[in-house]
Amino acid sequence: MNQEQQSALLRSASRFPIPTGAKFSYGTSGFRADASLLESTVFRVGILAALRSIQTRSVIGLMITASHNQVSDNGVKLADPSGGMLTQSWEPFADALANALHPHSLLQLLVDFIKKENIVLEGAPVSEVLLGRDTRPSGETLLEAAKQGITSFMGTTASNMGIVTTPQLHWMVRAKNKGIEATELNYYDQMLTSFRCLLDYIPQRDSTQNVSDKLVVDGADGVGGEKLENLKTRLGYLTVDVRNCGGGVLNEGVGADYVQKEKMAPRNFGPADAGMRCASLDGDADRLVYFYVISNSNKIDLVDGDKILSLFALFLKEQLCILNGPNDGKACNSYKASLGVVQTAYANGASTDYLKQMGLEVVMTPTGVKYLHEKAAEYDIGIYFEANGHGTVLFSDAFLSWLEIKNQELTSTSQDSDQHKAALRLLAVSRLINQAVGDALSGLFLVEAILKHMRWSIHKWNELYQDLPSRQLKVKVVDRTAVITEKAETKVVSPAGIQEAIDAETDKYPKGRCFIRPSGTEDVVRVYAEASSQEGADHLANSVVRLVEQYLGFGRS
Ligand code: NG1
Ligand code: ZN
Repeated sequence: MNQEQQSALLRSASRFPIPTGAKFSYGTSGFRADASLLESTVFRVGILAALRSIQTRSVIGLMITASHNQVSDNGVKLADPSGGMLTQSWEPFADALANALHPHSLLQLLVDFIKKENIVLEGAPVSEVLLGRDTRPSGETLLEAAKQGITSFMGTTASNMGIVTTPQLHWMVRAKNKGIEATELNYYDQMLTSFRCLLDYIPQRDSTQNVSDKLVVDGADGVGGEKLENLKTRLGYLTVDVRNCGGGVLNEGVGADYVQKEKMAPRNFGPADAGMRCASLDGDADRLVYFYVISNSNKIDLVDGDKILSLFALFLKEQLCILNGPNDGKACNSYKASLGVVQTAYANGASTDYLKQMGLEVVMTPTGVKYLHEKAAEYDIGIYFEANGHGTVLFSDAFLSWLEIKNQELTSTSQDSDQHKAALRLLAVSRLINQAVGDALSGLFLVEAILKHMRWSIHKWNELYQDLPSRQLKVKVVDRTAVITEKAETKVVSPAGIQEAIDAETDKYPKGRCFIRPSGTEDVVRVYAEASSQEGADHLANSVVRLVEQYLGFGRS
């Protein structure tokens, strides 16, 4: 690194001192903290983004959001050239950068890392970082800090995409690196064109069972609701009533996280909506759950990420079967596409059983989409979802190339055949659903198209299987990092003895299942319990909370 560059970095770093006593960690989904603590971290992530762009010679994304967390929090994470999460191998360096106490120690870290990674700064082509933020008021100042970090590497451009959903920014990064036009309008065009294509190929059946054309959406008072509101005139048959569109406090009594965890109707929903098909997005629109309000109450029946996954799996499996014809893949010219689903330990046990009964391969990974995404990418069609509604469907390049050729062949030999329609549907799904990251908007349009295709009401969809009762609690402890887990977070290896105690407690409940893990986004240990009755699940979760307090020291939240 030349002298001029070093001085530029030292100058800008001295304007962003780290808050006294703060400790930052690139967790499940980037850095998160109270927004007032984050300026130095976002500045440093700007530096990291520039360096990653120089190293990969590609466009990188930097998103400022704390997703479903309270409005006073904020966060920052990077999107890699593929549009996916920052490679895990850079996370320790991200931690070190965020915690370097002085500009000189920051510079030394950079010099050492650049050397270790063989990053060539001089003569590198122009690098670029796309910036986005959610609607949090603190986002504006933090975005400026990010720009300062990015541009303190000479020759790196910071392009501000403005207020966007997290998945929109990831999509833009992916598109730009593929040489595709990557504006917000391009994003909508691709999504809505493929949505209409799926509708065009809905089988014409005689049926009295018609799906309601109305959907009510809870926008979490965040960015997703606003974006959806602007699309309303382009949705054809589908009438969307968007509520919580920015007038109230972000994520407060609203949003996918609230709906999923509390199993209550969000603000501005109530008994008058009983039976309606409703969906809820989280604050940055990368999570989606559906629900319907139970008559005369504010309680809901939740249709969570596991059920969205099951719906997608069912539809895609059906299309693959039609495409392969009666010989199920043995016919000449067919392609035996691998279809796999990826879940975490938070997936309801009933969903995993259902998917296995469908004959699907189900794999478990630790929490965090970076793990699920990586695993799903191993299949021709990989579907991943967290129970909280974050997920997507990935298509392999090899399968898509084959599908394009097959489609051309069928266009000339058997247009309008069921096989041809199945090929067109699969291609449409691959364009509709975000290939970079879980996306509530594109997920919502895929759900809507499939329900219409199946002629299913939300109730019928919910009956695919019955969830086992579950309870999720969080415990504040002295040091959550003292909890070390293995086996996709289902077993605790440290502190010693706690797993045996959890097992002994779990054994008392029919269909009991319970695990604990440290959160990667909040200073808590999470407890998840499942049992054959709600009382059982509640009781088990509460007993395990007490065990956690006993083994790790107090402070319940
Ligand atoms: P943590 O705080 O690590 O449990 C939460 C979610 C994750 C993921 C991240 C990122 C649960 C139990 N955990 O992570 O699934 O969505 O936030 O936002 O919902
Ligand atoms: Zn989110």
